[in-house]
Formats: sequence, structure tokens, C-alpha cells
Amino acid sequence: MAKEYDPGKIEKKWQARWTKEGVYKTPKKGKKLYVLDMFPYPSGAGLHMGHARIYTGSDVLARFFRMKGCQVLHPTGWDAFGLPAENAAIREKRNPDEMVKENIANSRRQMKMLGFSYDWDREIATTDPAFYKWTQWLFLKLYQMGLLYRASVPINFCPSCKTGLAEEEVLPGGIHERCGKPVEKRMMKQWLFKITKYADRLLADLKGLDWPEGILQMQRNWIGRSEGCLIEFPIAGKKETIPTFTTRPDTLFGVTFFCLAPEHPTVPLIVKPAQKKAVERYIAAAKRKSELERISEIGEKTGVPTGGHVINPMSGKKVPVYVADYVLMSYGTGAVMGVPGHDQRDWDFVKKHQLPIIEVISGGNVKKQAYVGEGKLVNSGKFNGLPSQKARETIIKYIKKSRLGKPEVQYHLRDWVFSRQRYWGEPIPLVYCQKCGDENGVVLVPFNKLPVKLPYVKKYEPTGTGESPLAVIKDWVNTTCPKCGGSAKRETDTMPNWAGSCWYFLRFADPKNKKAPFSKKEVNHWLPVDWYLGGAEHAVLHLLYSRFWVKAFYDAGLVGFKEPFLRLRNVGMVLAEDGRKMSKSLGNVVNPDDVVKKFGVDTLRVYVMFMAPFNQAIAWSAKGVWGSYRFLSRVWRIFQQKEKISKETSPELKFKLHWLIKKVGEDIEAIKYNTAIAAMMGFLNSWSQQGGLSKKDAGIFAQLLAPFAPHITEELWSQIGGKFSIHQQPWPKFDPKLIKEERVTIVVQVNGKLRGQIEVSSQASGVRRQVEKLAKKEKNVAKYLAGKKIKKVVFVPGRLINFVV
Ligand code: ANZ
Ligand code: ZN
Repeated sequence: MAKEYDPGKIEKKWQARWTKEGVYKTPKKGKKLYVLDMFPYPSGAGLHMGHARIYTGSDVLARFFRMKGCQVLHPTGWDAFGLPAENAAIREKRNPDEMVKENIANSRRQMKMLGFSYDWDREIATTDPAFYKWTQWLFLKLYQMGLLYRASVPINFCPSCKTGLAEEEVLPGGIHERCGKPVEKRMMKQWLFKITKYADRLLADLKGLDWPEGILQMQRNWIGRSEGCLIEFPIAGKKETIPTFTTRPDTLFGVTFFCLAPEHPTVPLIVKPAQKKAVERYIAAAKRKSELERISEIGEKTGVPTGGHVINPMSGKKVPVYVADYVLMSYGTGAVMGVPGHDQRDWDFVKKHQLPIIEVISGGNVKKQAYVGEGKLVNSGKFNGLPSQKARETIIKYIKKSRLGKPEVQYHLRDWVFSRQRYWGEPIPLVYCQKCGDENGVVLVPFNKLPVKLPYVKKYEPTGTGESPLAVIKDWVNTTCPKCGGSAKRETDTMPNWAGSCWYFLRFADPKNKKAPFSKKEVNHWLPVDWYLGGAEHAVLHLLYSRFWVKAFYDAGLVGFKEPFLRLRNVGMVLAEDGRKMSKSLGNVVNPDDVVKKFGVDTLRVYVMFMAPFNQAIAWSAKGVWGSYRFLSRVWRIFQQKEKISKETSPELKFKLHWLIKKVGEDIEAIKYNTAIAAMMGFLNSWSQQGGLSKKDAGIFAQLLAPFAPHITEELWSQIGGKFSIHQQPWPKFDPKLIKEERVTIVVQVNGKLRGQIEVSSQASGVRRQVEKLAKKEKNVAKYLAGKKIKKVVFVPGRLINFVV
């Protein structure tokens, strides 16, 4: 009696054996290869289908390269600090650490259930004091490098809930997502990272990365390099000047007004008494707007006159100064020279304020709209006639020489606010001492006193002041100064969720190190990560912050490489069957546990790899899952049929099998999992129709399928007498001679007479255009066609072509 395919039984059996024999321990030999996926946030709901998809994808890669003989590092862990756990803890009146531990246990169970080949000896959790001790250690290193400073930065604050909010808790329009009340900005002292110091390197080093072009472009845009110059505008009647940043010095003669950001320090100096009230009112209103609202293209460009004037340093003309909130204090110098003829925002602005428009670049109609293109200079004194591009260089040189300004590169990238007023994060390991504080007022917690542990709280509530919940835990806050032993206070802000994910990939190289976050030898062996798989939602921040930390670590001599992730591949989302996002509230969630219970792990794995190209979003399909189950059942059954596994492989199948080896290997390396599986399905059809395979060749088929469906293939491998484990066998090699492409001979006639023959690939032989082109080139045919007009072409695909002349 043939055995039935019973996934539940074989999956458990082989998983136990793999664990017992340490099949997925990081190999000691081979070419090193680091295959990493973005580690999960262990939520209360457990892993979702998106996790199943991405982690199966990285698992296929890891298994494939292990079989290819590589020394594969494939670890995982838990990114477990952050807001969702914190809010769940507040809601359920519990301690987040206890909840997170339960969530981790559940997610780990699911990962193991899905048969992922992680080296579990290297598991880490960012919330483990043994891990965050080193996050704090690295923070102190970066502090010592001068990369951190304290400054007043606005935070989102809900006056109704009396709590500070993260960006993701503020809905469009400035509404708190939990209570629906409007959110305010409050100034708070915060720790900032000087990531802007690395802007040029973060941009330049993108060149060497094998990342999706879209992600590279998003990084470039986020960094936002902008070349231009600083120009000083003298204040009329005063000796002070105001610098402005412009990318278009060629438009200087077109300046008809000047704008300051509401926060600009020169506003009080320039505003005239008659305008003071209106300006103050305007500034107060601007404070309530978000930066995004202020720069949005659609909103009208508002502003108020200050009554003051500046002098155009080029033309000597006096122009009025406004305060306008479309000018941001955080970019350039917070002051803009208004050129309505050639900047659309300025054009919109003057339409409201009845200011003149001067055309200084020809080519458009500045009465109708701003002309932002290039052209020759007009109304620009001695620079008239110069092409605008050239004029930029000439004018920058002139400005520099006459000491009116200098060339300048600006980056849109802002310094990174690193403080959170939250409980559930790494405590920032700094202490405030009145006596020995540095320029920021702080003393560093000594390295050997780390970790600064989060104090245990049974439950807690927001403080009501916007401060961190840690601020009210007095016996934790009050401490002694590590330097003078006097009384001191701990920093109560915690690190953002990014902190752990900025370096976890380094810890995996040396996860048990008790003396350092990692040894240089281990990280230099394993890093950079060769393959990094993750969702496109992390296209900007996680990748940028990690790159920044690694560059700083390089400068500190901690690591010997400048970029963390060589190759990046994105995974598409898994949507619900209705095409919407899977979500509890919509009741359309498909849970990995349920699918596995019904069909087995291998079916789920094959399904998520087969349903679409890996980087595209897909909608769940119950029918599709059935299809994958049927495929595996057919594989199972063919292995139970004696006549299908015979002494010798039929010649047709031999050719097809070797072609399959080549195809599956190439597709896996190109992350084309879906076409690799499609090819295996095609082969299975041929196998069931065209004779049998030798035991060895049947084994090869199982090996090709093994990275995708590790359990069923292990079972079938053992049924045909293969030695444990299929996952430790070398990846099959194809015979290049066998898979040489088939050639087809095509007869070429002119007026029905045989004039030549050509050989083409069997594929091309059916394509008229290709055959016609080659036939015309054939020497003898060309002779008969020379000087003649072709009236008609008769084409019999794969056989003949006839030119009628
Ligand atoms: C005059 C001008 C004329 C400008 C023109 C543009 C076109 P990017 O390319 O993004 O770097 N700007 C400068 N500082 C600003 C601030 N703090 N808030 C808002 N806008 C600011 O943009 C640089 C241009 O943005 C600068 O060049 C300036 O306007 C404006 F035909 O100066 B320009
Ligand atoms: Zn002190």
C-alpha cells in the first residue's frame, strides 16, 4: 500500500531530527555568506502572513547557499522595544517586559513551526538587558565622538491625554488617533544625533550598493543634496546683514521681496512698531501648523509684512521683508530671497501681496506663472545674455570675489531626534550633575556600570507632563554622580525603537560576547550582510540610521567596513483575499497557524513563494493554496510509484532535468522564486507523462525542491534511500553539454527554388522577423535577392521561408 502524504506527521518528525543533529548551526567552513531578513517586532497577534512570506524567502536563500557549500550565517531575533508593546501594556495595566516575553515565545514557536533554518544559538532580543547593555555602550561611544547634542525640539503633545505622541499617533490634520482631540507642539529638550555630519558620505556610498533603484532614489531624496550659494542681504538702515541660501543666484536681479521664517531670530530686529502686533499673531498661528502643512504645495502661501526692508546686494534696490511660514527655519538659513518670476511658491506669494514680478530668465511667460526652466538672462545688468546655467557659475564667482557670499551645499537631511518620552525603550545612560556636567550638563554612566536597567514597574500611566513615565519613579531617577559621588539625576528619556535595529546585525556575528558588543574579528569576517531582505516600508529610516551608525563605528575603529548591507531585496505585502490590508477590524486576516494546520508547512511555504514575483504585493487566494497542496501531493505520489523511479532516466527527461537544475539555481539567486517553482511544476508534468527517472535523478528533483519544501523532500529523500540530511547534500550540478540549445534547420527559397539553409534556435525558428533577417544574410540567398524587390514572403514556422521577388 502506498503511503499517503501526511504533512503534520512528517513535519514534526523531521524538525525534531534537525534540531537534535544541529543541521542548521552556522557552518565552520566555506565562503562566508550572511543572509539576513529584517527581524520581527513580536506583537501580541504573533506572526502574520507577511512574515511567513519574507522569512520563507530568506530561508530559501540560506538553504540554497548552504547546499552550494557556503558558510551561511542566517540568524534571527526580536525587535521588541517600542510603541505597540508600550500602549498594550498601558491598556492592559501590565508590565511590557512580561508581555513581550510571552509574545516572543509565541512568535518563536511559529518560526520553528514554519521550518526556518535559523541558527537559534544566535537568537537575540533588543529588550534583553544583556543586549541593550551594548546598545547603551555604543551610544556612549557615539557620545564621546561628539555626535550627540541636546536642543529644544518640538514634540507632539495631546493636551487632553496629557502625553507626548509619536508621529504615527498623530492623524492627518493634527488629531490624536486615540482621543480625536487636536495635538499641540511643545518645545522639549531632546537628544539629537548629528547625522547631517555624515550626509555627504551617506550619499556618496550609495554608489557601491546593489539595492533596488527605487530605494536608492528614496535615500538620495531624503538626504537631498542641493548646490547653491549663501548671499548676504544688508538690512536697510542697519549694519546687520541676513544670509539666505539659494540654488538660483542667476535670478538675483529678479528679487522683489524677502521672507523670514516665523522662528527667524532677526524678526524682532527688523519688524516696525506698526506691524508688531500682526506679526506676533501670525507667528503664534504658524506654531500650530506642522512642517508638512507649511510646505505643502497646495495650501496658499501666507505671510505678513514686517515694515522692514533689505537691500538687493546685486541691484542695490530696496525690497520689503515678510514673515512667511512656507519658509522653514530648519532649512538653509531660514530666509528666502523672493523671486516670483522664477519660483512658483514666490509667484503664489506675490499674487496675494501685490508685489512686482520681474522677468530675469527668458523663455516663459512670468505674468501667467513662474518660469523655472533655463534661458538667457534679461534685466540683469552686465550679466544680460548669459545662459542661466553659465550665469550661476559666473555670479557665484562674482559674489565670492565681492564678499557678498560664498558657494554652499545644503542637505535636506535633518539631525535625528533620538529621545523618546517613553518607558519602553533603552534608558539613555547619562546622569545630570550640577557640579561635573559637561556642556550638555551630563556625566556619562561608566562603561562598567552598564546596563542602566529599566526599573521594574507592575503597571504605569503617562505622566501628564509629556515627560517619560520614568521621570516619576523617584528612587530610579535620583542617583549619585559617577564622578563626584554627589546627588544627581538620571536622564529619563529613552531611546527610539530604531536604536536596537541600528546594530543588531552586528551582534549576530558575535552574539554571546560578554566583553564587547562584538569582536572586530567576528564582524569583519561576517559583515557586510550579503543579502538583506525586508519590506519597502523601511526604505528610508532604518536603512539610513543603520548606515550612519556603521560609518561612525568605522570612524571609531570598531568595524572595518563602511556599509552594512551590500544587497537589498524587497518583499511585497500579503493582502487579504478582498485586496485590502489584512486587519483584525476588517475580519479578513489569514493566520499562518490555521493554514499550517490544514495543509502543512510545506504547502504554505510553496504557496507564498509561488503566488507572485517576490517583490510584488499579492492578494491571498484560498484556491492558490489548494494548488500548492495539490502540487506537493503529486510530488509525493510520483515518488510512491515504482515505474516512475526506475533504473534509468529517459533521454527526454534527462535533458529536462538538467535544464531544470540550471533554471532553479539561477532563479533562486535572482530571487525569482515563483518561476523556479513553475519550472518544477512543469517538470513534474513531463515526469508523469514521459517515463521514469533513476533513483539518483529523482533525488536531484527532491534536492531542487528542498529549499522551498524542506520537510516533504527530506521524507522522500529518505524513502529512496538518501542519507540524512537532504539539506546537507551539495546542490546538484547540471551537465552543460546536455542542455545545449536545440537547433533547427530552416529551408530558404527564392521564388520557390532552394537557395540556402539556415540554422536557428528552436525558439527563434518560429519567429518570422528573426528568421527573415537571418535568411537575407545568408550568402547565396543574398546573391539572388540583390537588386530585386521582395513582393511577398511566405513563412512556414520552424520549416521554411520563401521570398517572392
Ligand atoms: C531664490 C530662488 C529663485 C530659488 C528661483 C529657487 C528658484 P532646494 O532645491 O530644495 O535646496 N529656500 C531656501 N531656504 C528655504 C527655507 N528655509 N524654506 C523654504 N524655502 C527655502 O531649494 C532651495 C531653494 O528653496 C532656494 O533657492 C530658496 O529659493 C528656497 F528661481 O532662492 B531659491
Ligand atoms: Zn558630579
